[in-house]
Amino acid sequence: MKLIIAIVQDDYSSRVIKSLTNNKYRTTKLSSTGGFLKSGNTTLLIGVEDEKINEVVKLIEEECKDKKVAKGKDEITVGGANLFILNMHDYEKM
Ligand code: 2BA
Repeated sequence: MKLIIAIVQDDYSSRVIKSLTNNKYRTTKLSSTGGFLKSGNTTLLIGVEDEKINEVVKLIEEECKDKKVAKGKDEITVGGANLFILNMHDYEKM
């Protein structure tokens, strides 16, 4: 089993959660703040079986697009979603 930590632009979080929920994946939504821009984003925790990883990544990808934002005189590209996929030692529910 794996844990996906998905940092998603706020604009896309509802759509991502809806898509995952409709496809029977469970998510936990955390409010978070990007360290660089210091603006809000959404962190999703998604526990998923190894063989479902590709499907979950695809569902997230379908809902998220990158965007360009100004930072001072510079323009930077913020990813629609940044995913960290971790091996999970164990999952238990009481
Ligand atoms: P922020 O830290 O607010 O970063 C927003 C965007 O600013 C980044 O988009 C990137 O394009 C740029 N950026 C970030 N740090 C930079 C730096 N030191 N120098 C120049 N440009 C920089 P993304 O890379 O798509 O990241 C979007 C959000 O995902 C980040 O918001 C942060 O909350 C999270 N994130 C991305 N990579 C991460 C990592 N390696 N570890 C933890 N969180 C990460």
